[in-house]
This record gives sequence, C-alpha cells and structure tokens, in this order.
Amino acid sequence: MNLVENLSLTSIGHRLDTSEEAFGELRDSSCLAGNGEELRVRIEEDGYLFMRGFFRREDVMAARAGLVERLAAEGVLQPGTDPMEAIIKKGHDITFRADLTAANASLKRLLYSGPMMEFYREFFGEPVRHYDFTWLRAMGPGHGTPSHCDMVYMGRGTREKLLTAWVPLGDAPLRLGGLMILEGSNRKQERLRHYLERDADNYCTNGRYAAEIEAGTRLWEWNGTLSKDQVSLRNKLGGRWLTTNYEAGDLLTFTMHTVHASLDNQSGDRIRFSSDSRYQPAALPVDERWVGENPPAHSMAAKRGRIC
Ligand SMILES: O=C(O)CCC(=O)C(=O)O
Ligand SMILES: [Fe+2]
Repeated sequence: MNLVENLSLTSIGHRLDTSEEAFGELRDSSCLAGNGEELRVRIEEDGYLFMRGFFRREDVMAARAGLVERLAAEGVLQPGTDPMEAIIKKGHDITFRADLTAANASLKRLLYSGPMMEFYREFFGEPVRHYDFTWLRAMGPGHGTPSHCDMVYMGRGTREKLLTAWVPLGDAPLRLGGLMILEGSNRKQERLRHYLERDADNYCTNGRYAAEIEAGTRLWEWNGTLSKDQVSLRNKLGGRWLTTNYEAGDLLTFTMHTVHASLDNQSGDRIRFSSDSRYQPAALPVDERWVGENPPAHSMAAKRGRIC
C-alpha cells in the first residue's frame, strides 16, 4: 500500500505483513483538538489519539538539538556530519537514554508545560499532573521495542485515567522505526486480563531470580513483554498494526490497555529520538515509581516480593 511503498518492514526481526488487512495508517484526530468530550469518545473507540502537527516544529527541534549536542560531545555521532541528522558513528550502539533529559530545558518545556498540559487538562476535564520520569529513546539501527501494554509498568496508581504520550523528536519515517498501535487492542481487555494484571516489578522471593534481583544485579524476573513476534500476536488478537511516517510536531497518546510496539530502525545509520511521558488527573493516586525528583523507576525500591 501507499504508506509502505517498497519497504520491507520488520519488528524484532520479524517481517510484517503490510497488506491492507494487516497494516494501516493511524487515524488523525487533530481536528478534535480543544474538544475534551469528543477526544474522550474517540479514544474510547480507537485506544489512541494521533494529533498530527500538535507541537510547533521549532519547539521539537530545540529539544532535539539539546539531545544531539550531548551525543556529539560523547563522540557517539559521526564526525563531520550535521548533528541534527543524528548519524551514529560506526561501532556505536544506543537505545534507552533517560539520562539525556536531565539538562534539556526545551524538552521539559515541550512535554510538561503549555499546550501539552492544556491538552490533558482538556481531555480529563480537571486539573492534571504528569509523571516526573521521562522515557527518552535514542534508538540506533536495529531492533525496536517488543509489544506490550504500559499497564504492567505503571499500573500502581490510577489504572483507568492515565495516558502515555509518545512524541517523535524529529521526523521519523517508517524506516526509522516509529511506534505502532494494534488496532482495537484497547477493547480486548478481557482476552488480555492475565497479562494486564501482572506488574513488571513484582517478583517471587522464593523464585530462581530472587537473589539477583535483591542484589541489584538483575533488573526483573519478567520484563513486561507481551510478544516479540508482532505477526503472530496480530494473528491471535486481530486488528491491523497502525503507524505513520511521523513528523516533528506529532503527538500520539494512548491508554494503559492499548497494545503497542515499535518498528525496527532500518535506516542504516540514523538514531530515532522519541520520548514517552505520562499524564493523569492530579487528584488521583499515582504510581510512585515514576514521581519525585529521583523516581525509583525499576530499582529495588520499586520491587514487591512475595512467596509464589
Ligand atoms: O518508542 C518505543 O520504541 C516504545 C515506546 C513505548 O513503549 C511507549 O511510548 O509507551
Ligand atoms: Fe510502552
């Protein structure tokens, strides 16, 4: 189809079926901006809201500039190239870099003030807060993220009124490996019940990994992945994998129950930058793993052990 042209797209090395029954374009809901009621109806239906051109391009690019500057200083980018192109130096490997957000005031402004906070206030119809941890992905060429629902990582506060925002920090055409949503998966909670009830930071104190987890040498007993094979997952759950050629300025927001994954980065030498961040009504309980000046994240402080 149009969206794919001649690309052979993969996710964790599995070649995706890009026929019209299996693959398609995200529905753009930007025409509903500013209308909380309609946005709520739409997300109930789709499990996500894709807001094309939500941010000003220059604001996104300012955040990107801060990221590539840091990587250039670290020697991760190919010398003699424009840092904004984010061309990785041969032999380097990069994926998750939450630390890159620390000194990036433009990124924090983009995600946690102005239009973004106003969007979620309008959506929830009440005062909102964001989580303090920013998941910053600097995905070099290679595998993307396996499918999962965010519930298993942040379901200890409100489980219904919490949304993820996925923001491409630069243009991210398909070959750069953007996010995909499994169509209709938000309405498959019953099928996914066993998965959705799990928590990636729980572990069995009498289990085989307990000693390593408690010593801090192993991050978790189970990493929250729903499937590494997006082709067979789609065959089981149905729906199409939905994505798009993302542009700087786009916002994709989705529920804790929405199944998502990302495409592999097949660009050869470019880094895909994106952030994920979270928003909820201020009056509701939060997931303590992700709030505060130094959020515990998945550290031992967040682990809950029990005898299994
Ligand atoms: O960007 C990715 O590869 C994964 C992002 C994700 O899982 C999220 O936004 O919740
Ligand atoms: Fe996620």
